Amino acid sequence: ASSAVFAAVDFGASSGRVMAARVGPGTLELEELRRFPNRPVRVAGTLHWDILGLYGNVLDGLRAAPAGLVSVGIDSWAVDYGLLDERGALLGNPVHYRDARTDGVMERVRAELGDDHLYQVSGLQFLPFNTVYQLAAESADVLKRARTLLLIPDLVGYWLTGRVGAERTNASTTGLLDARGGVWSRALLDRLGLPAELLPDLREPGDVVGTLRPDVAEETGLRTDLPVTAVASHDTASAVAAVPASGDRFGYISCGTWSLVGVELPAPVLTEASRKANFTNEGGVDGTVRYLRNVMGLWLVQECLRAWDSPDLPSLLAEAARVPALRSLIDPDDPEFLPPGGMPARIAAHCRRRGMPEPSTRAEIVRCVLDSLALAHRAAIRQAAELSGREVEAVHLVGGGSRNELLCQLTADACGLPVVAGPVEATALGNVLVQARAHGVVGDLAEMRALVAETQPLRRYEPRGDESAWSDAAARIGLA
Ligand code: ADP
Ligand code: LRH
Repeated sequence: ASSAVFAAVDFGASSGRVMAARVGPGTLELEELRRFPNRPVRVAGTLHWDILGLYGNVLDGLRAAPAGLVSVGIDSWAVDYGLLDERGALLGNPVHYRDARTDGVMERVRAELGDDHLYQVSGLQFLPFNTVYQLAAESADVLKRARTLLLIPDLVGYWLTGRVGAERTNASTTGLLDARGGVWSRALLDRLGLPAELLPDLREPGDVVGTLRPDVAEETGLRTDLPVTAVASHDTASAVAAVPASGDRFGYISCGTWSLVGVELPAPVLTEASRKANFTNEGGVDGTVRYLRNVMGLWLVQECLRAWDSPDLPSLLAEAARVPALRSLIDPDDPEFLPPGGMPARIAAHCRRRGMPEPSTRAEIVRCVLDSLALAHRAAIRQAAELSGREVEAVHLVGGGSRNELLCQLTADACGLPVVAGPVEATALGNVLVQARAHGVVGDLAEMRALVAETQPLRRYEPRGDESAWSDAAARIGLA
């Protein structure tokens, strides 16, 4: 078999990108066609996606695609959506999950429906921004006019092809999909007073969404019969598909704006212990379960950099490496860190409240965040293994965070396990590999992962030093 070219559209929180990849036996080469900011915009007090600006960038990126493109796939972060009216027009700009409209809503829905019921149905961790709570925060007027809900990659796929649908891995993050039955939960929709017709039919990663609309083909210079292929459209599901592991004794950290930390399983874990530890059962490719917990991730660093007018990250990390370890610690998953703005001051206040020494220099603040993230990685890897019974022999750390050598080493030290770092663009690679498989260019998931391991630069970090320093520190911030 020869190689073929696929395009990946990936909306990350730190940037959006359109990538092209050549995929074939022994070949997996990624080329960046376009990278653009993905900056939410606050309008009249509400934080929105700049969805048309992003779509324009997608069209520009596709226009730059190399000849012979076989298909396009789209992924994005989870939970966010657009609503279409009866004519298929978008009802307002999608709202960003970090907007305050969901404040207090999750608590209300949980009190009404019960944690046990919600978890037994969806198997989803309780995060205030899950689609189910965002819908509960929508105005009655908007919901009355809405006919179709499309998650962001499905919305962009609709604009490119005119076809609606709900890709399964991303649908699994809404809180409305039945984790065992694999269908939209009629019972939950009824209890929430939402019409079942709002949610379109499910599609699987690898299904063809449709071919380009003629106007899109004309605008991008691509052929009208070019297929858009559904990928694992939840960015984390794509990233996990591209983890360069062999066998099943591995943990993973998809490390970018968030750290998504867990293991891959054949079936969900819906026990009470799992619910109390707030572990999620999200859908992966081939019916796998991504059993994981959200850790606040490099968002904490991104927001500090924004507050400091964007100093150079690599030099700041070099300075942070020289700051003494485990002095100031935060619980990175405190919900107070979710919204944007004023991050350095919030970190200092958090330390003060918890009787920790306050970090004062930029390097001290970054070190405090990275030590704390390493501790949270450790807690989540250990709990994932314990709650699922899956043995973890090594941790794969993928995404932009794999470029952060200090964080990789600290994570290895804290977990007491080797960390294999890379690839950086795991999400885009998982996106194109699912397309390549659908179009007959690669084999099963194991073969996809072997191709990543064979072709992408990876770096291994062995755990160093005394593990007890990490268990003491974990106890100090109340992490397992
Ligand atoms: P997302 O998909 O959420 O946008 P990425 O996987 O692209 O996130 O990761 C972005 C993160 O990668 C940045 O927030 C930054 O912390 C980290 N990163 C990017 N470049 C570097 C670098 N040169 N050195 C260290 N870390 C980096
Ligand atoms: C990572 C991610 C994560 C979700 C969050 C909203 O980009 O998709 O898996 O929990 O964003």
